[in-house]
Parts: sequence; C-alpha cells; structure tokens
Amino acid sequence: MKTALGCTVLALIVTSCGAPERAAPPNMVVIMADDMGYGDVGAYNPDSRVPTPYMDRLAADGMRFTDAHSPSAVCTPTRYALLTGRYAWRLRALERGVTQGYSPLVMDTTRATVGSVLQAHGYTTAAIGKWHLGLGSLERTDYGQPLYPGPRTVGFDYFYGIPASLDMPPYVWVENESLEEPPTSHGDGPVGCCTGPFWRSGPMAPSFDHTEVLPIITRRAAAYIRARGQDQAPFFLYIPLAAPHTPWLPIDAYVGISGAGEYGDFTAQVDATVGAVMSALSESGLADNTILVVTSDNGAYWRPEDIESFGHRANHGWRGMKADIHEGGHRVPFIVRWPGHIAPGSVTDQLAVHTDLFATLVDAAGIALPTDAAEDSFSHLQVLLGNAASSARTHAVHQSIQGMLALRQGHWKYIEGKGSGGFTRVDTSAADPPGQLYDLSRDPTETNNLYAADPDRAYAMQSALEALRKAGRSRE
Ligand SMILES: [Ca+2]
Repeated sequence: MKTALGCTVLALIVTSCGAPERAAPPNMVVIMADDMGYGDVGAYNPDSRVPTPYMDRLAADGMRFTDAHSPSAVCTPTRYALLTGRYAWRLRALERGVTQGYSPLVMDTTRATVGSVLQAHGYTTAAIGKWHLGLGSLERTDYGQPLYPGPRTVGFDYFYGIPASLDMPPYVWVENESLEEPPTSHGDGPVGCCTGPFWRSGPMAPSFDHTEVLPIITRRAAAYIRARGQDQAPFFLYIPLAAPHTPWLPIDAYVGISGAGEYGDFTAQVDATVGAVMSALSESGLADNTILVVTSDNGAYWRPEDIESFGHRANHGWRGMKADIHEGGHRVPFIVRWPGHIAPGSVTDQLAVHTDLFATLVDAAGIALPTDAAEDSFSHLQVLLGNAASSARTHAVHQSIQGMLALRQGHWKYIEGKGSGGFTRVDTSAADPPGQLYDLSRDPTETNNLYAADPDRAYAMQSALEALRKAGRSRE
C-alpha cells in the first residue's frame, strides 16, 4: 500500500517509480559591476569604507573566491572573454583598448557563447545593462538603423541597456535592435576628466538621465526575474552594470552613505542593486534554484591620492588600479551563491578567471562543453560543490589596457614588460630588466622584482606564455 501510494503521490517528480527525475536545471544570474574593486566589498575588506550589506550577505550564504581575476583590466575585453570563454587578446581587435559608443560588434557571430549554448539547451536568456561590445556591422554604428548584429546575435533572447560606458556617447537606451528614443539632443558633460561626475559630451536622447541608469537597470532586471517566476523554462540573466564606473552619480538616497566620497556612495548603491536582485529572486520563489554570481569587470579606478583622501583602499592592498597589469587591475570580488549546493560562508583560493563562467555554468546545467568553443574556460563546479579543493585551472593570463600580458602559474607571476601597462605611472629605465617576476606568496603587493635574480624562471614563464598565446589563436 505504501509503495503504491508513494508512486502515485510522487508521480509529478519521478519519471518512473523509484527513479528520480534529474533536478530542474538551475537558473543563472550574473551581476558584473563596472570598476568595483576587491577592497570595496566588506566581505573582502573589513576596513572598507563602503557599506555593502547585500554582497556581504551573499558571501555569507555562498562561496567567495579570493584569487579570481577579470581576464582584462578594462571593460570590453573582459566582456568578450566572459561571454565566449576565450581570452580577448586572441582577437586582434581586442589586443588593447576598449570599444566606443559607435563601434561595430566585435564578436564573431558564429562563435558559441555561454548564452547561445544555454539557449540551445532550453534556457531563456537576457542581457540587461551595459553592453560595450559594439553594435551593428558598420565601421561607425548608424543609430538610425536597426542595431544588428548585436546582443541577440550572440546568445541573448532579449537585450535592454546602454551601448557602452556611461561616460561614452551616444546616451541612449536600446531594446533589442531598437532605440527607445533617438539621440536628437546634445549633452554637455561636466568640465574635467576621469573621476567624479565626468562624462563625455555628445549626442543624447532628450529624456536620457545619467543618474537614472543604475535604477532603471535594477528595476528592469528585477522585473525580468519576477516575470520568469511564472515561466517554466530555466533562464540565464546577465546583468553588466554601468556602475561604479564614471560618472559617479549616486541617487540622493545614497549621497553621503559611505566614507569614500561619491565613488563610495555609488558603490553602496551598486550593493543595493545586488540586494534588489536577491529580493526579486526570493520573492519569486526562485532563489533556491538559482546560481547567483556577483563580480566586477576589472579593478577600481582609485588612485593613491584617493586612498590618501578617504583612507579607503578600493583595490584592497593590491598594487595599482584599473587598466594595470598588476593585481589591482584585475583581481576582483567573485561571489557565488547556490543554496543547497554551495556551503554557506565558504572561501576558496582557487585561481579563477571570468572566462571560467562559461564552462562552470554549462557544467552546472549538465551540458557538455562544446569542443570548438570556450578554449580558455575551466569549470569550477566541483570546487563550488565542495567536492574538490581545486580545479584543473593552474595558470591564468592577465591583460592590461595597453595589451601587456602576464602569466600566473601557482604563486608565481611573470609580466612581459616594464611598468604597469595601464593607468599607473611607473618610472622605468633602460637598465631595468625587460620583464617582471613576482612571488605572490611572499610578495603579494608586487614590490620585489625577481626577474634578474631568477632569470631561468622568468625565461620558462615567458616560454609558457608564448605557448599559450600560440595555442588557440586564430586569425580573427
Ligand atoms: Ca570596467
């Protein structure tokens, strides 16, 4: 009797009596902040002057990576690498620099992305936020024409957001291939450069309001999640924020909330966006079956004088800042929550790169990684599940804005050049060694260059970097 009753009652969740059906594929939400530093988040830096209660809560509920890196120290190449599972420097167009608001799509539309693979296996996919990978195929994007190819060509069913950084014209909202309102006005950005409320003057939609961008992205992302609560298909939602990148424009409710000026206030507002996404998931009953990732696309734009002014280390103790080849450029917060699967409050020192999201997420969905895609992607699923202390990733390549590369192997880091390769000015001379070699286990702040003292290791790592560069490099 009991067996018969059990089979009847459980008919909805078993394929046949005694054979449990595979668990429903998890939903996936990836929030990628723009220029948020390792030391901004309280869970990473108890001395942070920015209140981040939601990200701290997320870390307490999930796993925090202490050695995770953006593939590049700036926006566009990191976005390319995250979506394709492939280092951006393999693509000639992304060997250095970033795209602009009028750049064409830099992605090969035939290449698999994490979105397209999930789509092919029944996922509904969306990107809501800052795209910054170019739009259209013309040398200069024509915003009077449908914006094709674009996000929906490379793995997303739906896109809503802004074309590039919030300090780059044109200032418009894009939904799929259409503009919400054309940029028929001209916006005059504040005088001065590079910090505070800075944005570049240029074409702007008449109703565009820079301050409203983060709230709008937040509301749209939360609404998307709530709508999915009524849907049976699993979903992948990519939320690349435009904050706390410049312009640092917190809404009134956050002005003065931090001890790190308008940057800190804006970062606190980013934390609230994370909180809004968490609320949308829990209120929709989706939190338990959703992998939620929060990270940043590169280190903070935070100079020594900013550290001095506020007593706040946005990049923690790591050397340098956004754009640099040193750790401050690319070592970023990386938190993953998956209730019932990831042990609460866990911490890992597994080396990780955003390219790894591709392999990790499809692995979590039970999908085999395509053999002709994501060549720089390693799955960390077993680390997340607590089944393994480490994954197959034992090395990583870092990229600065100027195209300088570095190789990480274990606790050794080799940089194939002098200086920062980025925004931090470093005085170098012809007498300096041609490269840099650091032992991060003893010298985490990269102050003692061992290149001259250990030339054999430097040479071996240069050779290994060269081999990695050649492997998987195409002519794109
Ligand atoms: Ca960025």
